[in-house]
Amino acid sequence: MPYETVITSVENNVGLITLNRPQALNALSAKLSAELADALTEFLQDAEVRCIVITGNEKAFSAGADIKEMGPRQSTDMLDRFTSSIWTLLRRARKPVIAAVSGHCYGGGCELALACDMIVASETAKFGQPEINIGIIPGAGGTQRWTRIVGKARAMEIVLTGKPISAQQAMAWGVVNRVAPVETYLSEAKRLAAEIAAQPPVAARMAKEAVIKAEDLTLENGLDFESRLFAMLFSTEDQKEGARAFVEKRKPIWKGR
Ligand code: DAK
Repeated sequence: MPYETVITSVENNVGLITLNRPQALNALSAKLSAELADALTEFLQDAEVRCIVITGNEKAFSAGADIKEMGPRQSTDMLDRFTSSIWTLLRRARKPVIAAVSGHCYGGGCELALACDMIVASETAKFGQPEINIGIIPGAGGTQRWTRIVGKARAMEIVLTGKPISAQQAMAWGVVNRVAPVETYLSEAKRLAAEIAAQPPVAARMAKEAVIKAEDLTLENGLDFESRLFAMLFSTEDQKEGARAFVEKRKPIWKGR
């Protein structure tokens, strides 16, 4: 499907979505948000796609919501936007999603990266929540996700000062999985995605689901949830194939069932 503000492609079972509004530093306009949601939906439904990468360009992953569009909106408009599908789609996505981030990654753009499962950053990436500078606060998960990832004190500083942190700082705080030179961060992200896409799909889906649940459940309930998913995998052909291939000293051939 042709889009105007995102570009999509599929290679090695990895679906790549590139945000493409470079003139506005990939600000999340209504159009871009809608097209990103459509592209995500398409990839989530496409059996060939087993892992998704969302990226921008070297200068900007995304500078956040489009302030020019958002400025005149009223409270009720914004309330309706909470159900806006990119955020819901990412929260419920059963396939792993990786953000490949370079340059500015602010506001809603930063929340988009944090809503992904992993982040590969370039050395020039900067992560921040500057909403306070324009009289608002993060509205798409920033206060909640930063606090869970880096703890209360650091999250407070991020959302109260509006000042960004560097890729290196993000690495030290456990926000990103790896930092690579600007020339290679995207290929690095694609390589990680291809590695994950080559894993048995049902097990990969359950692994993601179990880790996501760990953020919400008590340890007792989480362990219970994990053991059920674990047991369920013994009804898949891929589990039998995995064990057989190990014994026969060959590479397994996954069927995704
Ligand atoms: N919106 C609209 N246009 C933007 C933009 C943005 N966020 N960021 C940059 N641009 C545009 C600039 O206006 C400029 O366009 P022209 O003036 O040339 O037409 C062009 O991109 C280049 O930007 P600059 O000239 O400013 O470039 P610099 O390198 O000097 O500065 C910068 C880069 C990233 C430091 C600066 O552009 C900046 O501060 N941008 C704003 C960053 C920001 O405050 N972001 C947070 C926005 S609030 C929600 C969902 C999402 C959200 C909330 C709720 N729900 C689902 C309810 C999210 C809210 C936000 O993100």
